[in-house]
Amino acid sequence: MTTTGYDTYRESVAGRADVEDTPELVAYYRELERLKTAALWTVANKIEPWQPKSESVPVLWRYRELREHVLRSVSLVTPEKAGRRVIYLDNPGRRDVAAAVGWLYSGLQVMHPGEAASAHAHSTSALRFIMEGRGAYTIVDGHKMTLGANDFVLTPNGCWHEHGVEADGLTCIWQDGLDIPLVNALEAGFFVVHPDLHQAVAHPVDDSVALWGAPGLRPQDVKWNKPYSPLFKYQWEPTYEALQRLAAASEGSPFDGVLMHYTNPLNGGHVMATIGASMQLLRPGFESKAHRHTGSFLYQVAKGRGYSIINGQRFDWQERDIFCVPSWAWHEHANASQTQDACLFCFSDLPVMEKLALYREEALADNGGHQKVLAAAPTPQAQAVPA
Ligand code: 1HN
Repeated sequence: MTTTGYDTYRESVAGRADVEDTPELVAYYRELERLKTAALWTVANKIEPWQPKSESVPVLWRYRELREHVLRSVSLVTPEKAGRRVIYLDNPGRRDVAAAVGWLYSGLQVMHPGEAASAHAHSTSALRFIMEGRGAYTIVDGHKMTLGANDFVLTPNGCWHEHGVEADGLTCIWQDGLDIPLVNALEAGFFVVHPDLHQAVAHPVDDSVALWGAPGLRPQDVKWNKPYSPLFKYQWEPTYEALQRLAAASEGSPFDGVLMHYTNPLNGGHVMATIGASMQLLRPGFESKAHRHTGSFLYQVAKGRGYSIINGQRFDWQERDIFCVPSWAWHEHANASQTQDACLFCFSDLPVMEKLALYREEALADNGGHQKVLAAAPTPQAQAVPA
């Protein structure tokens, strides 16, 4: 890693605000306040931290504790009344903006067979990652897609979208991910309900995969100039196969194991302007080294079991659990099985960090590249519900 100004002058005391209150200064501050102004030196150290200090806390949401509560919402509210029947992930450090981590929102949505949620569009971008059930579908700008477990689907900003579960399916639960807190922070949120409540299916089912889902191939004479991927659905089976092939051909990263980003097939870039996503495979027994980087990351365990150490706290996870890594938090992941792969789905605000030139990464140098574990992390759920 190259040395930058940040490293050279890190945490020197000189040059930082250090003004003590005197009666004269306090009176002066009051006068400034009346003019809707303030003295920078009273806030400079707070608004210009030495390094990112996330308000988000690392959290593990255990699916075996959440699932029954998500299912209970089915008997309590209808999708018609609720708009979307969702239990959202409420990071204790980010309650004020309803974020799961950083500027990302996430929730678990449940639908029974035969139910349908009406169409709407918004300036926030969204994704879904399917957790369980059978017969789920989503319609994005007239493109209907069938959804199975571990499929990843986009509803980019501005697109009409609606979801449902076919009458002969099984109750479905999926994870929604949106950039709502970011878009609200930027004061750019718009929301419209479809005038007919539902949109017409205007293309063959799963046509997005037929057009854009063939690896290394693109259709002749099909134009696409939208700022998001034309491929709306990324199915689990080809994703897992690609990871296994990569694992056979490459060592992978010491920090992330074998990781592949979901990409826009036209340019290899992130799937949407504000949200990126990846799937990573941790080989049996793999223990990553620790690093930290800017950006907020929300993981769902797509396969297997293991643990992650986040800022010195150990979180043991299994299939369908969700956990977050806040910006600039040290983290490392391990597969606890000696025989089975573990796979982690992840979405993040990495496209934003990269586009704004704010991405920064650092490896942990001490202790052989591993954190000292300070505590096994309790979750509020774990404390309330004996295992
Ligand atoms: C939304 O559009 C969905 O389409 C789910 O399923 C959750 C949370 C806030 C705003 C829009 C969906 C949402 C949402």
